[in-house]
Amino acid sequence: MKEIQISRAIIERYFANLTDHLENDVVIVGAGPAGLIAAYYLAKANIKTIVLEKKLSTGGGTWGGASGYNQVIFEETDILDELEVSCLRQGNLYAANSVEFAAALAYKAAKAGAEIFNLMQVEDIILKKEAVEGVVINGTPILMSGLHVDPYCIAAKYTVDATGHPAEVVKMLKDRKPDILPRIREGFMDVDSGEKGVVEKAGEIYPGLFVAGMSVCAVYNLPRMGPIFGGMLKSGKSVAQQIVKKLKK
Ligand code: 48F
Repeated sequence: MKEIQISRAIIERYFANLTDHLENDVVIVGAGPAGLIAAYYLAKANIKTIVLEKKLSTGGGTWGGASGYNQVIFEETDILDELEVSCLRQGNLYAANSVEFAAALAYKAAKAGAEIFNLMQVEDIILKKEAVEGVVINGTPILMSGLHVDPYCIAAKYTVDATGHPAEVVKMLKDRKPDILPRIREGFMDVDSGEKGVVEKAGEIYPGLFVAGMSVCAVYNLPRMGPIFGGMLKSGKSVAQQIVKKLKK
């Protein structure tokens, strides 16, 4: 029966992929620009990488540009060129269509070999011997419905918090270890220092746990910067490079 063939193909393929990714080199939480570009560079370096996104669509805060005007702004084009995203010069900045940008990020990360799962929400971390060793997850529909259903786990040598402004994974750690960091909250808008800090401070904040993208700003109280995205890309790329270096040691 064709109907059952279709159902079997979906179920077998999905659970084969999931089983294959119960243990990973890297788990990236959040499929926004920082998470997806990190996934792209990690997968390109043959690092086994899984991306977990709680929403139905990947791309995080990219789709709507500013206030729904679907353009995103960059100061440089090198990573955009690598993603094959077109952009137009606007003075000393570059503007790209946010829909093309969001689609390219997911496409390039998946094509490079990162396994992206949507509708999966990270609700906790696995912490053993003072190092983060993976995450505890549940299906978004289950959590949205408030059902009392136990989660399951994904292991990884390194976990990346790419959850954006709320820095959700770091908060899970701070919740039980309140002394490790000051208050998690990004600062007032300031494009120049925000774009600089989000790249410079991207890295390992606790053994096994990295931050990339806006979660860097939340953790270090750095400024937010609105719909300019070069910093997100460089931040994710930097974290990927740092992890590749550690894994190849
Ligand atoms: O918010 P998001 O796009 O973070 P980002 O990559 O980029 C920030 C920019 O979009 C923009 C900006 C530019 O200057 O300020 O805001 O740092 O993507 C974060 C993704 O993480 C998902 C969330 O749905 C979004 O797609 N996410 C958040 N919490 C969880 C999660 C969670 N607990 N489990 C899984 N996914």
